[in-house]
Order: sequence, then C-alpha cells, then structure tokens
Amino acid sequence: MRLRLEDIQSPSSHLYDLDKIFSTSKRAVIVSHKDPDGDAFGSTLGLWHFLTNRYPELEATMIMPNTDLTNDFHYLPGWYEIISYDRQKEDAERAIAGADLIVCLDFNNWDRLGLKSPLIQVLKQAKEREGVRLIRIDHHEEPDAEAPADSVIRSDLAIVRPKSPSTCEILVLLFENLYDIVKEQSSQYKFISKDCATCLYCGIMTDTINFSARNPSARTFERAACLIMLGANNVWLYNKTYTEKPVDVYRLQAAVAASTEMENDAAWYIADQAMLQRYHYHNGYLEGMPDKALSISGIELSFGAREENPGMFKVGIRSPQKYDCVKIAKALNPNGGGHSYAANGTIYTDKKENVEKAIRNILLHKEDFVNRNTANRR
Ligand SMILES: [Mn+2]
Repeated sequence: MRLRLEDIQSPSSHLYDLDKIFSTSKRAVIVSHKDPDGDAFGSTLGLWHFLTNRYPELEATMIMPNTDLTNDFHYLPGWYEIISYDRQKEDAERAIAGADLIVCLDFNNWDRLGLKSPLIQVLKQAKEREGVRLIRIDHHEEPDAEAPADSVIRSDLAIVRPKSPSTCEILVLLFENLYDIVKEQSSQYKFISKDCATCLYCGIMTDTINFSARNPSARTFERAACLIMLGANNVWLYNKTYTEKPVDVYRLQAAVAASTEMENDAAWYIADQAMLQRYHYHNGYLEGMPDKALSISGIELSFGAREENPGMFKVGIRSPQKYDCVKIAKALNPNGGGHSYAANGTIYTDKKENVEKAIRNILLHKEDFVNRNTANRR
C-alpha cells in the first residue's frame, strides 16, 4: 500500500529533478531564515543528514544568518555543524564561494535573511556564477507582485506547497514514500537515519504547535508516525522543546501575558527592550506567545510585538481563520509577510505607544483585513 502524495502534483518528477541536481553537484550550501525556528532548524538539519547519507560525494554545509548558543534547538543532532553568519562570517562566505548548489529552505524572499544583510549579496553573487544552481523548498506563499524586485529569489527549481503546515513535511514527502520505506524496508529507508527523522519531526511538531494549529492533516500525523518508526523520539523532543526552559522564560512569558490588552476579538502585547532585558531575553523566549493570546476565548486575532533592536519592533500576527495576517503585516510595513494564519510585520519606532497606535489603527479598519477565503469556515 502506498501513501498518496496528493499535496505534490508530480512527486516523482520532482524527486527525479532533485536527484539529478543532488547527484551532479559537488558542494552544496543549505540556507534558512533569520531567527531560525524549529522548522528552519529541522528542515536544514534533516536535509543535511539526508544528503550526507544519500549522496556521500556531495559536500553539504549548513548556514544560518544567526543562531543563539543558549537557546536554539542545540539538542538537534548536527546542530554544532551549522555555520552562524553573525559569528562565523568568513567560514560562511568561503563555503558559499565554493558552492555549486544553493538550497533555500523555509523562506520565500531574500529579506527573510535579515533586511539588508550582506549575506543576501553574497548568495546572489554566488548564484550569478556559471554553473551554480539554486533550489528552494518552502511552504510560504509566493511573494506577491508588490514585493521589492531585489528580494525575489530566482531559483532553478522551486518546490513550494503553501498548504503544507511545515517545510519539514514537504521534505518527508520528497524523501520518498515513508510508509513503503517503513513497511517494506525498501530501497531508500537507510538514507533516513534516526538523526534525520528526529530533525524532520521537530519541524513538523513546532510549526503545528505540537499538532494543535495551522491545519495539520491526517497525512501530517501519518508522516510524523513514520518518522517515529524511523527512530525520532517524540516525547524526548517535546520535552526538550517545550518543557526545559530557563526560569527567565517562564517569568517573561508571565509578564507578557499579564500585560496583554484586549479589544473586541483582538488581543496584543508589546515587549520593549526594558522588559526584555529585565528577563535576559534570548531568541525564542517568546516563542508561541502570540499563539497563546489566541487561546483567550473570543479572540480571533493576536499581535505579539517585541523590540528586536532599539527602535525596531517585530510583530507576530496570528489569526487561525478570520483575518488575513499577511495583509495586516503588509499594512504595518510593506516588508511584512508570512502565511494568512501567521505572519510577521515590523514597526520602526522607539516608543511602545506608537506600536499600540499602529495596532489600534489596524483594528479600526479590521473589516478590510477579513480573510474572505476562511472567515466563514468555522
Ligand atoms: Mn516553516
């Protein structure tokens, strides 16, 4: 019995194309987005493990714009092999200069590597070189027509499935029919090692908030089950990801929850630098908080604003059904983007009050942001 790969129109041709590219490349760099989450780490590491096993002739290097040594999924097998551009710029640039293949995972435009990050130019120049190919595998919507032209990623092969809850799930599809693999111990199973399965499971788990949000399908559970059969330790991963946190995370999240404001069906919090510093903030400390605000009964839309750098607030926007988060993110700043149910926007100001004003301004015009495709579906 085979699982139907219904999400992908012609999986075999994609696999064929991918296989052709992987087997004829010598040096690959795998790149994911800034402030990597579980899906960015999971897909990057999962692909790296797969390539290392399946194409031993291909030398693969993982590069991320930034990683946080204290709080960033470092328990995933292979984590310490990742080159972090913010700390190891020269190593990253050397790897990119020698690469004949660039694989972009879990992001849909160059700005997601960090606005004006020099890494963008380095990768673009590499792509210009003769014989360098670029593959993108992602579950974000394609950038719209308004996206700045220089942020568009020109790829030789793009495998984009916006309906997939995670990039890791797309990789599972691509790495062959796992059901067959597990049931029949057939050809490719040995290339999905326990470590590979662990990393892929992590992205499927975190991008669906442990299978509770963002439309995990029956197939999502089947794919996750296959990864468990291949050795992913789901309980260990859950505990590592969700329950082993420094006390500062608990305290900061409590402070943020206590400061949450509400108006009709919307809720929001704003964490400025003073608040973040009080709890020794690290990347990931507020992971999942905009989603938690949605758990308040009657709330359909949430905003979680965090002053990433002095004068720059990152705003996580969530609405499982009713509102279009991408539209809202773009209304805050044209650089915003993501999924209709979860997006990120930016507000440039050094005052909390101005963030509040911007959010209230969105709420004043809320009707303009109703998601006509999903609003009546519940
Ligand atoms: Mn993702």
